[in-house]
Amino acid sequence: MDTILKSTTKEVKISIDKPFVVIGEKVNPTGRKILAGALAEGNYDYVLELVKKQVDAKADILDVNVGVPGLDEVKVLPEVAKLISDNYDLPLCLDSANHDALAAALAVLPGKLLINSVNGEEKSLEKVLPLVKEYGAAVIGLTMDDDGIPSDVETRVSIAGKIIERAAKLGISEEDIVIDPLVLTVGADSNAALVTLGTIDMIRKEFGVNINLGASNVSFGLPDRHTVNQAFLSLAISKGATCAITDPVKLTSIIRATDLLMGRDKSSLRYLKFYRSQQKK
Ligand code: THG
Repeated sequence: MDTILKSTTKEVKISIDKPFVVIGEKVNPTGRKILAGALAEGNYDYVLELVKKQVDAKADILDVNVGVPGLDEVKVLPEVAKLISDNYDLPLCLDSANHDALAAALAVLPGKLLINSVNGEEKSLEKVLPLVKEYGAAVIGLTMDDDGIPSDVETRVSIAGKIIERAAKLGISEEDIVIDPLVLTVGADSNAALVTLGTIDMIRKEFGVNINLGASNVSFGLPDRHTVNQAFLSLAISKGATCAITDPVKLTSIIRATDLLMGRDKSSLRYLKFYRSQQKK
């Protein structure tokens, strides 16, 4: 099952048979005062700095989230996404709960984008899926609905099934759905990561679709977060996750190592290439 995304000239394929795909998380002002301020002032140089860091650390795709309270996302999301796309040739993941902002960004961007996200709530399905169809985009489906995030594997899997089914009714293929089994912090619930890992396993077996994770969520509230993120990603990849929204600066090396261990890196070429590219800096 291949999910294909495109920028102006490049194509990224998400697939269980291919190396794990890194979606850079850093253009997201949640809890980041400097970025929130820069977005509010229209200082987009800072955004481009964050983009460059992630591209240098071999992000395949970039998540773009401009959700600052009081900021007009309908204006700013297309502006920022277009700026990134004009300067860097890699596909974007539009991260917004605002349907109008998603529509405005889709209208001005080239390529085949990843919409982040739809979920099992009726109003989300009704608003977001038609956009996916209209723009020939792909979409991340979150395994939550009107009742919130289920605490058990089975209910998360059934929501994934519902999203896939509803998309099919509009003629959106399974290739264009990437399911996100949702990651909560293990700091609050010691079973949180296990439920996510169990959901990955079952979705892989039942639907075979691609699977994304907001991997850094797992360590909220803990010290030395990157160590926890690294261990979690490695486990999640072994269960069948195929892409993650995460910090490429801290996580690409462990992802390359995991691909190597999973037999997805002939003659260790990608591992070595990444190692050398980071030595040069
Ligand atoms: N699923 C989907 N989309 C998502 C999420 C998800 N989008 C948002 C979020 N969750 C994923 N993005 C982030 C971005 C940053 C952080 C966590 C998740 C984060 N940042 C550190 C902080 O704020 O302290 C800073 C990290 C750093 O040092 O750079 O933790 O689950 N589909």
